[in-house]
Amino acid sequence: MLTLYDNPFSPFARKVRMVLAFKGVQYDSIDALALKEHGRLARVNARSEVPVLVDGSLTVTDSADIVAYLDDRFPDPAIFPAGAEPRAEARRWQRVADTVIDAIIHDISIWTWPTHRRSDQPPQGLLEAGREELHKILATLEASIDAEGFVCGRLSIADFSLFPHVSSLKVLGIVLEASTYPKLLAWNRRMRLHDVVREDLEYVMRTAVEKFMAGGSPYEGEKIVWRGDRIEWLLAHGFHEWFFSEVTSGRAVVPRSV
Ligand SMILES: N[C@@H](CCC(=O)N[C@@H](CS)C(=O)NCC(=O)O)C(=O)O
Repeated sequence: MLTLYDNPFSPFARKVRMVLAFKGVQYDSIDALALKEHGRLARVNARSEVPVLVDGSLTVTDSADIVAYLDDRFPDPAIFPAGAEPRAEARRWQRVADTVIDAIIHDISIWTWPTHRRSDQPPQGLLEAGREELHKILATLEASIDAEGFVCGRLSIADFSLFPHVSSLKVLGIVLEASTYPKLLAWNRRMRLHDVVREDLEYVMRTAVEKFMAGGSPYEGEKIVWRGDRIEWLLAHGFHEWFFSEVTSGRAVVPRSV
C-alpha cells in the first residue's frame, strides 16, 4: 500500500490526490502538516513539505516528481497527453501552477486562511499587485483552453495542477467575469462535474469543517514557511521590507533541504 504524506488544503497534495483517484490507486493518507505529525514528515522529507509519496522502500518528494512517478508506475490512464508538443505544454502549465500561481496566491492569502492567525493587515499594495498579476496569467489560460474544453487537448495534469488554484480565487476576492473569461468559467464548471474533482472538493469542504470546528486548528498558526518561489514573488514586487520584518519577528521559516 502507498502512503501519501498529505494535507487536505495544500494545492500540491490536492493535485496528487486527484491523480491517484484518476488512476484508481488506493493509498493511506496522513495529514502530515498537523503539528503532531511534524516529526514523521521530517523523517521522509528534510524540507518538511507535503506531499511525499512512500511506496515500499521508495520515497518520492515534490508533487511534479510524484506525478511523473505515478504515471510510470500506473501508466493507464495516462495523466500526460499524447504527443511531444501537448506534453511540453502540459508540463509547462504544471510548472506555472506550481511555481508562479501558487506563489502569488500564497503571498496574498495569508490573511484569508483559517490556518494562519493574523490580526495585522497586508502591506500596502500587496493584494492589488497579486490580483493584477493573476489576471494576466488567467488571460493566457483563457486563450489556451482549446476546442475540447481542456488546457492541453484532453483532461491531463495541466488541468489537475491548475484547478486547486482556480478554485480558491473567489475566496481571495478575484472574480472571473463571464465577459472576460467565458472559456475558463466553462472549464471550471466542467472540472467540477468530473467525479475525481467533485469528490476531492467535497473532501476539502468536509475536512475544513472538521479541522477548524469550534475555532481550533491542528496546524501551526504563527510561523509561515517561505519556499523560494514565494519569496521570489515578494522580492520581485518590492515587498522586501515587509518580508524582512517577517524574518526579524521570527514568523518566517525558510525550509532547509538537507
Ligand atoms: N515544490 C513542492 C512544494 C510543496 C509545498 O510548498 N508544500 C507546502 C504546502 S502547500 C508545505 O508543505 N509547506 C510546509 C508547511 O506549511 O509547513 C511540491 O511541488 O510538492
